[in-house]
Amino acid sequence: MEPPGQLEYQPPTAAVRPRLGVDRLMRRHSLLAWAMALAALAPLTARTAQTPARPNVLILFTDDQRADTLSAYGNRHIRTPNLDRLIHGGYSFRRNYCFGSNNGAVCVPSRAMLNTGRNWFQVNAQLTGSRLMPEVFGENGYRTFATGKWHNGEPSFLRGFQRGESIFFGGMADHTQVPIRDLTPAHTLTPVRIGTKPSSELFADAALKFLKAQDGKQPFYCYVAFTAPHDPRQPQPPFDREYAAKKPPLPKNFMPQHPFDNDNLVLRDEMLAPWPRPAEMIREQLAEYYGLIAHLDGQIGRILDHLKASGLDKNTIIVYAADHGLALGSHGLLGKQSVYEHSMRSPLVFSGPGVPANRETRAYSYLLDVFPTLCDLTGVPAPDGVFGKSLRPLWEGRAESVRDSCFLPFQNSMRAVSDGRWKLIRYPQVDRTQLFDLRSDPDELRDRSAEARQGDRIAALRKRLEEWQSLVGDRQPWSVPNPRPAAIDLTGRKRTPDQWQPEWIRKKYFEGVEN
Ligand SMILES: [Ca+2]
Repeated sequence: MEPPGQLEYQPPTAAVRPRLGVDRLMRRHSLLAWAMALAALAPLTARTAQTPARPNVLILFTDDQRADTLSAYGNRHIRTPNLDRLIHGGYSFRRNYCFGSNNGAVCVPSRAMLNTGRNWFQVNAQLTGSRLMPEVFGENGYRTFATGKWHNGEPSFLRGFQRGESIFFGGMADHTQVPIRDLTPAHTLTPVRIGTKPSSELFADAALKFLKAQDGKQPFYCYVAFTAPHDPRQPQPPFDREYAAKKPPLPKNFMPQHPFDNDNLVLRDEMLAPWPRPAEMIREQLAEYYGLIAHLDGQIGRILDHLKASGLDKNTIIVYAADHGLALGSHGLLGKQSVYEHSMRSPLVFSGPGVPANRETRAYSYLLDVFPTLCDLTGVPAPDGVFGKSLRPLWEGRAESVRDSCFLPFQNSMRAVSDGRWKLIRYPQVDRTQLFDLRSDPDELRDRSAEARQGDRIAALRKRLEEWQSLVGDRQPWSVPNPRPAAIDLTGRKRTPDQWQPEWIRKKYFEGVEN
Protein backbone atom coordinates (compact mmCIF):
# COMPACT_ATOMS: atom_id res chain seq x y z
CA MET A 1 0.00 0.00 0.00
CA GLU A 2 1.23 3.45 -0.82
CA PRO A 3 1.14 5.92 2.03
CA PRO A 4 -1.54 8.56 1.54
CA GLY A 5 0.81 11.52 1.58
CA GLN A 6 2.99 10.13 -1.17
CA LEU A 7 0.28 9.45 -3.65
CA GLU A 8 0.91 12.22 -6.08
CA TYR A 9 -1.90 12.26 -8.58
CA GLN A 10 -0.76 13.84 -11.82
CA PRO A 11 -3.48 15.21 -14.01
CA PRO A 12 -2.64 14.06 -17.51
CA THR A 13 -1.73 17.36 -19.12
CA ALA A 14 -2.40 20.68 -20.51
CA ALA A 15 -5.50 19.38 -22.23
CA VAL A 16 -7.23 19.36 -18.87
CA ARG A 17 -5.77 22.52 -17.44
CA PRO A 18 -8.29 24.92 -15.97
CA ARG A 19 -9.92 27.26 -18.38
CA LEU A 20 -11.15 29.66 -15.80
CA GLY A 21 -12.32 32.25 -18.25
CA VAL A 22 -14.59 29.76 -19.95
CA ASP A 23 -15.74 28.36 -16.63
CA ARG A 24 -16.70 31.82 -15.42
CA LEU A 25 -18.52 32.58 -18.64
CA MET A 26 -20.46 29.34 -18.38
CA ARG A 27 -21.27 30.06 -14.77
CA ARG A 28 -22.62 33.45 -15.70
CA HIS A 29 -24.80 31.85 -18.36
CA SER A 30 -26.08 29.33 -15.92
CA LEU A 31 -26.79 31.98 -13.31
CA LEU A 32 -28.66 33.99 -15.92
CA ALA A 33 -30.75 30.93 -16.80
CA TRP A 34 -31.60 30.39 -13.16
CA ALA A 35 -32.42 34.04 -12.65
CA MET A 36 -34.84 33.92 -15.60
CA ALA A 37 -36.42 30.72 -14.35
CA LEU A 38 -36.79 32.15 -10.87
CA ALA A 39 -38.29 35.37 -12.21
CA ALA A 40 -40.89 33.33 -14.11
CA LEU A 41 -41.82 31.58 -10.90
CA ALA A 42 -41.74 34.70 -8.75
CA PRO A 43 -45.26 34.29 -7.31
CA LEU A 44 -44.37 30.87 -5.97
CA THR A 45 -42.65 30.41 -2.67
CA ALA A 46 -39.28 28.72 -2.41
CA ARG A 47 -41.00 25.64 -1.05
CA THR A 48 -43.01 25.08 -4.18
CA ALA A 49 -40.75 26.56 -6.82
CA GLN A 50 -39.67 24.05 -9.44
CA THR A 51 -36.72 25.07 -11.52
CA PRO A 52 -35.66 22.18 -13.72
CA ALA A 53 -32.52 24.05 -14.67
CA ARG A 54 -31.22 23.54 -11.18
CA PRO A 55 -28.69 20.74 -11.07
CA ASN A 56 -29.58 17.43 -9.51
CA VAL A 57 -27.51 16.19 -6.58
CA LEU A 58 -26.19 12.65 -6.21
CA ILE A 59 -24.17 11.77 -3.12
CA LEU A 60 -22.19 8.53 -3.21
CA PHE A 61 -21.03 7.97 0.35
CA THR A 62 -18.90 5.00 1.39
CA ASP A 63 -18.13 3.66 4.84
CA ASP A 64 -14.63 3.41 6.36
CA GLN A 65 -12.82 3.87 3.05
CA ARG A 66 -9.25 5.08 3.33
CA ALA A 67 -8.31 7.95 1.05
CA ASP A 68 -5.48 5.90 -0.45
CA THR A 69 -7.61 3.00 -1.69
CA LEU A 70 -8.08 4.37 -5.20
CA SER A 71 -6.06 3.43 -8.24
CA ALA A 72 -6.48 6.92 -9.75
CA TYR A 73 -4.47 8.30 -6.84
CA GLY A 74 -1.59 5.94 -7.50
CA ASN A 75 -2.35 2.85 -5.42
CA ARG A 76 -1.02 0.04 -7.62
CA HIS A 77 -2.52 -2.71 -5.48
CA ILE A 78 -6.20 -1.98 -6.04
CA ARG A 79 -8.29 -1.46 -9.16
CA THR A 80 -11.14 1.04 -8.93
CA PRO A 81 -11.92 1.85 -12.58
CA ASN A 82 -15.31 3.41 -11.90
CA LEU A 83 -14.25 5.63 -9.04
CA ASP A 84 -11.24 6.51 -11.18
CA ARG A 85 -13.65 7.61 -13.90
CA LEU A 86 -15.36 9.88 -11.39
CA ILE A 87 -12.01 11.25 -10.22
CA HIS A 88 -10.82 11.90 -13.78
CA GLY A 89 -14.08 13.68 -14.54
CA GLY A 90 -14.11 15.78 -11.37
CA TYR A 91 -12.25 17.79 -8.79
CA SER A 92 -10.48 15.94 -5.97
CA PHE A 93 -9.86 17.19 -2.46
CA ARG A 94 -6.69 15.36 -1.50
CA ARG A 95 -6.60 16.72 2.02
CA ASN A 96 -10.15 16.05 3.06
CA TYR A 97 -10.92 15.08 6.64
CA CYS A 98 -13.59 13.99 9.04
CA PHE A 99 -13.67 16.67 11.74
CA GLY A 100 -12.67 14.22 14.50
CA SER A 101 -15.23 12.47 16.66
CA ASN A 102 -16.96 12.51 20.02
CA ASN A 103 -17.81 8.82 19.71
CA GLY A 104 -15.87 5.59 19.17
CA ALA A 105 -18.44 4.87 16.45
CA VAL A 106 -16.93 7.60 14.28
CA CYS A 107 -19.57 6.99 11.61
CA VAL A 108 -22.20 8.64 13.81
CA PRO A 109 -20.71 12.12 14.25
CA SER A 110 -19.18 12.01 10.77
CA ARG A 111 -22.60 11.52 9.20
CA ALA A 112 -24.13 14.03 11.58
CA MET A 113 -21.56 16.59 10.42
CA LEU A 114 -21.99 15.77 6.72
CA ASN A 115 -25.75 16.07 6.93
CA THR A 116 -25.86 19.32 8.92
CA GLY A 117 -22.65 21.13 7.94
CA ARG A 118 -22.00 21.53 11.67
CA ASN A 119 -19.04 20.34 13.72
CA TRP A 120 -19.50 17.78 16.48
CA PHE A 121 -19.57 20.42 19.19
CA GLN A 122 -22.72 21.80 17.55
CA VAL A 123 -24.69 18.68 16.65
CA ASN A 124 -25.92 15.59 18.49
CA ALA A 125 -26.10 12.02 17.24
CA GLN A 126 -29.85 12.16 16.58
CA LEU A 127 -29.54 15.54 14.81
CA THR A 128 -32.24 17.16 16.93
CA GLY A 129 -32.20 20.93 16.69
CA SER A 130 -30.14 20.93 13.47
CA ARG A 131 -31.35 21.57 9.96
CA LEU A 132 -30.57 18.65 7.66
CA MET A 133 -29.11 18.91 4.18
CA PRO A 134 -31.85 16.74 2.58
CA GLU A 135 -34.53 18.57 4.57
CA VAL A 136 -33.34 21.94 3.27
CA PHE A 137 -33.05 20.68 -0.31
CA GLY A 138 -36.55 19.18 -0.04
CA GLU A 139 -37.95 22.52 1.10
CA ASN A 140 -36.31 24.20 -1.87
CA GLY A 141 -37.97 22.18 -4.57
CA TYR A 142 -35.85 19.04 -4.62
CA ARG A 143 -37.26 15.51 -4.65
CA THR A 144 -35.22 13.81 -1.95
CA PHE A 145 -34.40 10.12 -1.71
CA ALA A 146 -32.05 7.94 0.30
CA THR A 147 -30.84 4.38 0.30
CA GLY A 148 -28.26 2.63 2.45
CA LYS A 149 -26.91 3.43 5.88
CA TRP A 150 -28.48 6.01 8.17
CA HIS A 151 -26.77 5.98 11.53
CA ASN A 152 -28.51 8.97 13.12
CA GLY A 153 -31.89 7.58 14.14
CA GLU A 154 -35.24 7.11 12.46
CA PRO A 155 -36.82 10.48 13.38
CA SER A 156 -34.07 12.45 11.63
CA PHE A 157 -34.34 10.19 8.59
CA LEU A 158 -38.08 10.78 8.38
CA ARG A 159 -37.54 14.50 8.78
CA GLY A 160 -34.83 14.52 6.13
CA PHE A 161 -36.13 12.48 3.23
CA GLN A 162 -39.31 12.34 1.18
CA ARG A 163 -38.57 8.91 -0.26
CA GLY A 164 -36.38 5.96 0.58
CA GLU A 165 -35.76 2.33 -0.20
CA SER A 166 -33.46 -0.29 1.34
CA ILE A 167 -32.51 1.82 4.31
CA PHE A 168 -30.23 0.34 6.94
CA PHE A 169 -30.51 1.86 10.41
CA GLY A 170 -27.39 0.87 12.29
CA GLY A 171 -23.64 0.75 12.25
CA MET A 172 -22.75 -2.52 10.54
CA ALA A 173 -24.24 -5.74 9.31
CA ASP A 174 -23.33 -8.94 7.51
CA HIS A 175 -23.04 -7.60 3.95
CA THR A 176 -24.99 -10.56 2.57
CA GLN A 177 -27.91 -10.21 5.01
CA VAL A 178 -28.49 -6.53 5.60
CA PRO A 179 -31.63 -5.71 7.62
CA ILE A 180 -33.34 -3.01 5.60
CA ARG A 181 -36.53 -1.00 5.58
CA ASP A 182 -38.37 1.07 3.00
CA LEU A 183 -40.17 4.39 3.24
CA THR A 184 -43.83 3.98 2.25
CA PRO A 185 -45.85 6.55 0.28
CA ALA A 186 -47.51 7.39 3.62
CA HIS A 187 -44.03 8.31 4.86
CA THR A 188 -43.78 5.49 7.36
CA LEU A 189 -41.12 2.81 7.61
CA THR A 190 -41.89 -0.78 6.68
CA PRO A 191 -40.91 -3.61 9.04
CA VAL A 192 -37.37 -4.89 8.68
CA ARG A 193 -36.68 -7.28 5.82
CA ILE A 194 -33.41 -9.03 5.11
CA GLY A 195 -31.62 -8.06 1.91
CA THR A 196 -31.00 -10.95 -0.46
CA LYS A 197 -28.06 -9.42 -2.33
CA PRO A 198 -24.66 -8.12 -1.23
CA SER A 199 -25.07 -4.70 0.38
CA SER A 200 -23.56 -2.59 -2.40
CA GLU A 201 -25.83 -4.24 -4.99
CA LEU A 202 -28.90 -3.65 -2.83
CA PHE A 203 -28.19 0.03 -2.49
CA ALA A 204 -27.16 0.51 -6.13
CA ASP A 205 -30.38 -1.24 -7.21
CA ALA A 206 -32.48 1.11 -5.09
CA ALA A 207 -30.63 4.19 -6.35
CA LEU A 208 -31.04 3.10 -9.98
CA LYS A 209 -34.74 2.48 -9.49
CA PHE A 210 -35.14 6.01 -8.15
CA LEU A 211 -32.98 7.56 -10.87
CA LYS A 212 -34.81 5.73 -13.67
CA ALA A 213 -38.14 7.06 -12.41
CA GLN A 214 -37.09 10.71 -12.70
CA ASP A 215 -38.97 12.68 -15.32
CA GLY A 216 -36.87 15.85 -15.22
CA LYS A 217 -39.74 18.03 -13.97
CA GLN A 218 -38.21 18.39 -10.55
CA PRO A 219 -34.54 18.30 -9.54
CA PHE A 220 -33.57 15.38 -7.34
CA TYR A 221 -31.35 14.90 -4.33
CA CYS A 222 -30.27 11.26 -4.16
CA TYR A 223 -28.22 10.04 -1.17
CA VAL A 224 -26.60 6.63 -1.57
CA ALA A 225 -24.82 5.55 1.60
CA PHE A 226 -23.03 2.29 1.00
CA THR A 227 -22.03 0.15 3.99
CA ALA A 228 -18.90 -1.13 2.22
CA PRO A 229 -16.05 -1.36 2.96
CA HIS A 230 -16.95 -1.33 6.69
CA ASP A 231 -16.31 -4.69 8.34
CA PRO A 232 -17.28 -7.54 8.30
CA ARG A 233 -14.72 -7.66 5.50
CA GLN A 234 -16.59 -9.88 3.06
CA PRO A 235 -15.31 -9.45 -0.50
CA GLN A 236 -17.71 -10.67 -3.15
CA PRO A 237 -16.76 -12.84 -6.14
CA PRO A 238 -14.66 -12.51 -8.19
CA PHE A 239 -12.83 -9.98 -6.05
CA ASP A 240 -12.40 -12.35 -3.11
CA ARG A 241 -10.19 -14.65 -5.16
CA GLU A 242 -8.50 -11.88 -7.11
CA TYR A 243 -7.19 -10.06 -4.06
CA ALA A 244 -6.49 -13.21 -2.04
CA ALA A 245 -4.20 -14.29 -4.87
CA LYS A 246 -2.35 -11.00 -4.85
CA LYS A 247 -2.41 -9.62 -1.35
CA PRO A 248 -1.57 -5.95 -0.92
CA PRO A 249 1.68 -5.21 0.91
CA LEU A 250 1.64 -4.02 4.49
CA PRO A 251 1.25 -0.28 4.92
CA LYS A 252 4.58 1.48 5.40
CA ASN A 253 3.53 2.45 8.90
CA PHE A 254 2.55 -1.06 9.93
CA MET A 255 3.37 -1.79 13.57
CA PRO A 256 2.59 -4.87 15.67
CA GLN A 257 1.15 -2.64 18.41
CA HIS A 258 0.51 1.04 18.94
CA PRO A 259 3.50 2.45 20.85
CA PHE A 260 1.41 3.79 23.75
CA ASP A 261 -2.11 3.94 25.13
CA ASN A 262 -4.21 6.38 23.10
CA ASP A 263 -7.35 5.53 25.08
CA ASN A 264 -8.90 3.72 22.12
CA LEU A 265 -6.85 0.55 21.84
CA VAL A 266 -9.37 -1.99 23.12
CA LEU A 267 -12.66 -1.66 21.28
CA ARG A 268 -14.52 -3.73 18.72
CA ASP A 269 -12.67 -2.54 15.62
CA GLU A 270 -9.36 -3.34 17.28
CA MET A 271 -10.38 -6.88 18.23
CA LEU A 272 -10.53 -8.15 14.67
CA ALA A 273 -6.89 -9.36 14.92
CA PRO A 274 -4.74 -10.35 17.89
CA TRP A 275 -1.92 -8.37 19.51
CA PRO A 276 0.80 -8.23 18.41
CA ARG A 277 -0.68 -7.91 14.92
CA PRO A 278 0.45 -10.80 12.73
CA ALA A 279 1.77 -9.32 9.47
CA GLU A 280 0.26 -12.02 7.24
CA MET A 281 -3.14 -11.67 8.89
CA ILE A 282 -3.11 -7.94 8.24
CA ARG A 283 -2.34 -8.63 4.59
CA GLU A 284 -5.26 -11.09 4.46
CA GLN A 285 -7.59 -8.48 5.88
CA LEU A 286 -6.25 -5.85 3.50
CA ALA A 287 -7.00 -8.20 0.61
CA GLU A 288 -10.55 -8.64 1.90
CA TYR A 289 -10.96 -4.89 2.42
CA TYR A 290 -9.69 -4.18 -1.10
CA GLY A 291 -11.96 -6.89 -2.49
CA LEU A 292 -14.95 -5.24 -0.82
CA ILE A 293 -13.96 -1.87 -2.29
CA ALA A 294 -13.52 -3.38 -5.77
CA HIS A 295 -17.05 -4.80 -5.60
CA LEU A 296 -18.38 -1.45 -4.38
CA ASP A 297 -16.58 0.23 -7.28
CA GLY A 298 -18.46 -1.97 -9.75
CA GLN A 299 -21.80 -1.00 -8.23
CA ILE A 300 -20.94 2.68 -8.39
CA GLY A 301 -20.08 2.02 -12.04
CA ARG A 302 -23.66 0.85 -12.68
CA ILE A 303 -24.96 4.17 -11.35
CA LEU A 304 -22.46 6.21 -13.37
CA ASP A 305 -23.32 4.22 -16.51
CA HIS A 306 -27.00 5.04 -16.10
CA LEU A 307 -26.29 8.74 -15.60
CA LYS A 308 -24.27 8.78 -18.79
CA ALA A 309 -26.72 6.75 -20.86
CA SER A 310 -29.71 8.81 -19.71
CA GLY A 311 -27.98 12.15 -20.14
CA LEU A 312 -28.59 12.94 -16.47
CA ASP A 313 -24.84 13.40 -16.07
CA LYS A 314 -25.10 16.75 -17.85
CA ASN A 315 -27.13 18.27 -15.06
CA THR A 316 -26.16 16.27 -11.98
CA ILE A 317 -23.58 17.23 -9.40
CA ILE A 318 -21.98 14.08 -8.02
CA VAL A 319 -20.30 14.09 -4.64
CA TYR A 320 -18.23 11.04 -3.79
CA ALA A 321 -16.83 10.73 -0.27
CA ALA A 322 -16.31 8.35 2.64
CA ASP A 323 -17.18 9.07 6.26
CA HIS A 324 -13.54 8.66 7.42
CA GLY A 325 -10.59 6.32 6.85
CA LEU A 326 -9.32 3.21 8.64
CA ALA A 327 -6.01 2.03 10.10
CA LEU A 328 -5.96 -1.63 9.02
CA GLY A 329 -2.47 -2.27 10.34
CA SER A 330 -1.11 1.27 10.29
CA HIS A 331 0.41 2.24 13.66
CA GLY A 332 -0.63 -1.12 15.10
CA LEU A 333 -4.29 -0.13 14.81
CA LEU A 334 -7.19 -1.57 12.84
CA GLY A 335 -10.01 0.96 13.34
CA LYS A 336 -10.66 4.63 12.82
CA GLN A 337 -10.40 5.82 16.41
CA SER A 338 -7.29 7.94 16.03
CA VAL A 339 -6.30 11.27 14.48
CA TYR A 340 -3.60 9.83 12.22
CA GLU A 341 -3.93 10.59 8.52
CA HIS A 342 -5.02 7.06 7.61
CA SER A 343 -8.05 7.26 9.88
CA MET A 344 -9.27 10.86 9.62
CA ARG A 345 -8.63 11.46 5.95
CA SER A 346 -11.24 10.40 3.46
CA PRO A 347 -11.80 10.77 -0.27
CA LEU A 348 -13.86 13.71 -1.51
CA VAL A 349 -14.62 14.39 -5.17
CA PHE A 350 -17.09 16.79 -6.78
CA SER A 351 -18.06 16.45 -10.42
CA GLY A 352 -20.76 17.77 -12.69
CA PRO A 353 -21.81 20.99 -14.39
CA GLY A 354 -19.42 23.83 -13.64
CA VAL A 355 -16.89 21.64 -11.86
CA PRO A 356 -13.59 21.27 -13.74
CA ALA A 357 -12.51 17.76 -14.72
CA ASN A 358 -9.30 16.03 -13.75
CA ARG A 359 -8.11 18.57 -11.24
CA GLU A 360 -7.26 18.40 -7.58
CA THR A 361 -6.30 20.53 -4.62
CA ARG A 362 -4.38 20.01 -1.41
CA ALA A 363 -6.22 22.78 0.36
CA TYR A 364 -7.78 21.54 3.59
CA SER A 365 -11.40 20.50 3.47
CA TYR A 366 -13.80 18.72 5.79
CA LEU A 367 -16.84 16.61 5.03
CA LEU A 368 -18.91 19.30 6.72
CA ASP A 369 -18.03 21.59 3.80
CA VAL A 370 -20.18 19.48 1.45
CA PHE A 371 -23.49 21.01 2.58
CA PRO A 372 -22.53 24.69 2.05
CA THR A 373 -20.76 23.78 -1.21
CA LEU A 374 -23.89 22.13 -2.58
CA CYS A 375 -25.92 25.15 -1.46
CA ASP A 376 -23.50 27.40 -3.33
CA LEU A 377 -23.81 25.28 -6.47
CA THR A 378 -27.59 25.02 -6.49
CA GLY A 379 -28.71 28.35 -5.08
CA VAL A 380 -30.32 26.63 -2.08
CA PRO A 381 -29.81 28.87 0.96
CA ALA A 382 -27.57 27.39 3.65
CA PRO A 383 -29.18 27.48 7.09
CA ASP A 384 -27.82 29.35 10.09
CA GLY A 385 -25.29 27.49 12.19
CA VAL A 386 -23.45 25.81 9.32
CA PHE A 387 -19.78 25.64 10.25
CA GLY A 388 -18.49 24.35 6.92
CA LYS A 389 -17.45 26.55 4.02
CA SER A 390 -18.17 26.42 0.33
CA LEU A 391 -15.31 24.80 -1.54
CA ARG A 392 -16.39 26.21 -4.88
CA PRO A 393 -13.91 29.15 -4.79
CA LEU A 394 -11.06 26.60 -4.83
CA TRP A 395 -11.86 25.15 -8.22
CA GLU A 396 -12.84 28.51 -9.62
CA GLY A 397 -9.43 29.89 -8.75
CA ARG A 398 -10.89 32.53 -6.43
CA ALA A 399 -9.13 31.13 -3.36
CA GLU A 400 -6.09 29.03 -2.60
CA SER A 401 -7.64 27.69 0.59
CA VAL A 402 -10.70 28.06 2.77
CA ARG A 403 -8.81 27.53 6.07
CA ASP A 404 -5.13 27.74 6.94
CA SER A 405 -4.92 24.71 9.21
CA CYS A 406 -6.69 21.49 10.05
CA PHE A 407 -7.99 20.68 13.53
CA LEU A 408 -8.92 17.15 14.54
CA PRO A 409 -10.56 16.78 17.98
CA PHE A 410 -11.25 13.23 19.13
CA GLN A 411 -13.29 12.68 22.32
CA ASN A 412 -11.23 13.83 25.31
CA SER A 413 -8.28 11.68 24.29
CA MET A 414 -6.71 13.35 21.24
CA ARG A 415 -6.30 16.76 19.68
CA ALA A 416 -4.39 17.38 16.46
CA VAL A 417 -3.61 20.40 14.36
CA SER A 418 -1.64 20.64 11.15
CA ASP A 419 -0.47 23.68 9.23
CA GLY A 420 0.03 22.05 5.84
CA ARG A 421 3.41 20.62 6.71
CA TRP A 422 3.75 20.02 10.45
CA LYS A 423 1.24 18.09 12.52
CA LEU A 424 1.00 18.23 16.30
CA ILE A 425 -0.95 15.58 18.20
CA ARG A 426 -1.70 15.86 21.89
CA TYR A 427 -2.93 13.02 24.13
CA PRO A 428 -3.95 14.77 27.37
CA GLN A 429 -5.01 11.65 29.26
CA VAL A 430 -1.53 10.11 29.04
CA ASP A 431 0.47 13.35 28.76
CA ARG A 432 1.94 12.52 25.35
CA THR A 433 2.70 14.78 22.40
CA GLN A 434 3.69 13.86 18.86
CA LEU A 435 5.09 16.10 16.13
CA PHE A 436 5.34 14.90 12.54
CA ASP A 437 6.72 16.55 9.43
CA LEU A 438 4.10 15.40 6.93
CA ARG A 439 6.20 16.62 4.02
CA SER A 440 9.12 14.29 4.68
CA ASP A 441 7.20 11.79 6.82
CA PRO A 442 3.66 11.38 5.45
CA ASP A 443 3.31 8.06 7.27
CA GLU A 444 3.69 9.73 10.68
CA LEU A 445 6.51 7.46 11.75
CA ARG A 446 9.13 9.82 13.14
CA ASP A 447 7.95 11.73 16.19
CA ARG A 448 10.02 14.91 16.41
CA SER A 449 8.43 16.32 19.57
CA ALA A 450 11.40 15.50 21.81
CA GLU A 451 13.85 17.50 19.68
CA ALA A 452 14.92 20.62 21.56
CA ARG A 453 14.90 22.71 18.37
CA GLN A 454 11.19 21.98 17.82
CA GLY A 455 10.15 23.86 20.97
CA ASP A 456 9.09 27.04 19.17
CA ARG A 457 7.27 25.07 16.49
CA ILE A 458 5.35 23.08 19.09
CA ALA A 459 4.45 26.28 20.93
CA ALA A 460 3.19 27.88 17.71
CA LEU A 461 1.14 24.84 16.76
CA ARG A 462 -0.25 24.58 20.26
CA LYS A 463 -1.36 28.21 20.00
CA ARG A 464 -3.10 27.44 16.72
CA LEU A 465 -4.73 24.40 18.28
CA GLU A 466 -6.01 26.53 21.14
CA GLU A 467 -7.39 29.07 18.67
CA TRP A 468 -9.36 26.28 17.05
CA GLN A 469 -10.59 25.15 20.45
CA SER A 470 -11.74 28.65 21.21
CA LEU A 471 -13.50 28.88 17.83
CA VAL A 472 -15.52 25.69 18.31
CA GLY A 473 -16.02 25.87 22.09
CA ASP A 474 -13.76 22.93 22.87
CA ARG A 475 -12.80 23.04 26.55
CA GLN A 476 -10.47 20.03 26.60
CA PRO A 477 -7.34 21.08 28.54
CA TRP A 478 -3.84 20.38 27.23
CA SER A 479 -3.05 18.49 30.43
CA VAL A 480 -5.17 16.66 32.98
CA PRO A 481 -4.46 16.02 36.68
CA ASN A 482 -2.95 12.60 37.32
CA PRO A 483 -2.51 11.41 33.73
CA ARG A 484 -2.49 7.65 33.25
CA PRO A 485 0.72 5.81 32.37
CA ALA A 486 1.17 5.80 28.60
CA ALA A 487 2.95 2.45 28.42
CA ILE A 488 0.80 -0.52 27.48
CA ASP A 489 1.34 -4.02 26.13
CA LEU A 490 -1.71 -5.81 24.72
CA THR A 491 0.07 -9.07 23.93
CA GLY A 492 -2.39 -11.92 24.33
CA ARG A 493 -5.27 -9.64 25.34
CA LYS A 494 -8.67 -11.38 25.30
CA ARG A 495 -10.72 -10.74 22.17
CA THR A 496 -14.43 -11.14 21.54
CA PRO A 497 -15.94 -11.39 18.04
CA ASP A 498 -19.09 -9.36 17.62
CA GLN A 499 -22.43 -10.64 16.37
CA TRP A 500 -21.93 -9.27 12.86
CA GLN A 501 -18.91 -11.36 11.91
CA PRO A 502 -19.92 -14.31 9.73
CA GLU A 503 -18.88 -17.83 10.66
CA TRP A 504 -15.92 -18.01 8.27
CA ILE A 505 -14.43 -14.81 9.69
CA ARG A 506 -14.86 -16.13 13.24
CA LYS A 507 -13.07 -19.30 12.21
CA LYS A 508 -10.36 -17.52 10.30
CA TYR A 509 -9.53 -14.71 12.69
CA PHE A 510 -10.84 -15.83 16.05
CA GLU A 511 -9.56 -19.39 16.11
CA GLY A 512 -9.19 -20.50 19.71
CA VAL A 513 -11.05 -17.42 20.95
CA GLU A 514 -14.12 -18.13 23.02
CA ASN A 515 -17.27 -16.88 21.30
CA1 LIG B 1 -17.70 4.60 9.02
